[in-house]
Amino acid sequence: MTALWDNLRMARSKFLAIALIVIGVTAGIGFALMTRQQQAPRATAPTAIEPAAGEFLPTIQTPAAAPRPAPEGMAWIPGGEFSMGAADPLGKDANVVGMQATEDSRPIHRIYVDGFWMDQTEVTNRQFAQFVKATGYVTVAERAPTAEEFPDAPPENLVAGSVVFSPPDHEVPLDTHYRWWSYVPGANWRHPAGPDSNLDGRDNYPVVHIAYQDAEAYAKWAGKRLPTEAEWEFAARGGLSGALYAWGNEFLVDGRFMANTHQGHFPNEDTHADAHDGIAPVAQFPANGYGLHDVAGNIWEWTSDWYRPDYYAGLAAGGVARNPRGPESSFDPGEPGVAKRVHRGGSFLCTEQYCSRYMVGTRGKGEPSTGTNHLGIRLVKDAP
Ligand SMILES: [Ca+2]
Ligand SMILES: [Ca+2]
Repeated sequence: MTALWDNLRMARSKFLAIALIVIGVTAGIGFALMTRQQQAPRATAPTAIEPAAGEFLPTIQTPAAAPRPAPEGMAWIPGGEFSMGAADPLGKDANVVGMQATEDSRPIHRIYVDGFWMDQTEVTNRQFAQFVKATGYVTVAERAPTAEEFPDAPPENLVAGSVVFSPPDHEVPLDTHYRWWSYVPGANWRHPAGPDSNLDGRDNYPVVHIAYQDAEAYAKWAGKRLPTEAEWEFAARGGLSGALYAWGNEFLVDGRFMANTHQGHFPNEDTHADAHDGIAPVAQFPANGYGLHDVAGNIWEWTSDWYRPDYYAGLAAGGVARNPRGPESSFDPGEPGVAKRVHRGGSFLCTEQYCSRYMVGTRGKGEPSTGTNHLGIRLVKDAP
């Protein structure tokens, strides 16, 4: 369990408080928790979580057609009522770390969402570059952190940068993500792997190193918004009910991979049996039932909901929840004091050895100022 949650504990504050380019540090270091200057809501600890047995009922799609042709690159998501959440996969050993992903995705509960349009792909570098060109926007990763924001960070660590996957060349214990994640000065959306990397030939790749406020700024410019967690899952399920994956219950379909995930021993070896070692251009895999590509894998996607592991239990107690917008506050028992938003879909680094969040009902979470090179955005637009 510890290893599973570790991958979702990344926060700039913690990287900046230790040292830059840290790989293979000894496990068990006590990282001082620092207070962010963000508008984090007051949070209270949840009571004991009692994942209840859930039941998947059929999805009832709203019959009305799209109100008008979809905006370019978007698909109409009809809305309706569905069963949200994830059960433990049948036949999977609950002791395999990567398969313990569903505890905070229960109980299965009934949700209604209105229809909306959704980007068919993750937002690309080409699209984000248009936004930056038009507005001059500077992302969080491109700004130097300040001593006011990060009072516990040594002054020499206050340099602009972001968190980059930096795999070791040998097997390592999966006990701390600092063995394969590094804060790299100069890493940002234009330089996804660090200052020596660039976007040449990568127009059609997802933009990464996007903090939550960057996502909001882009969305405002584009006339769109981030999806709620419920909207994201309704869309990702593509009309199916209770399926493990966005396309059904089998990971491979006729021997074919359906998403960009990680094969081989994590984190040191990616055998890329799915044909993509690391991040892939968008839409290299088949779309789901609503025409959406890469809702599973490639990069994680921000949603607008705050994260709490007990949120679903509260919703389940109230019958069908209509257009839920997330809890008022965030709480992560694995990292109390760090407010987080929900991430969905998993990434090119997800593997059943460690993080199987490409399963459609499962949840991720992240500190809003922390972008990484496997986190980006997909937006929605309301019907008029
Ligand atoms: Ca892959
Ligand atoms: Ca994705």
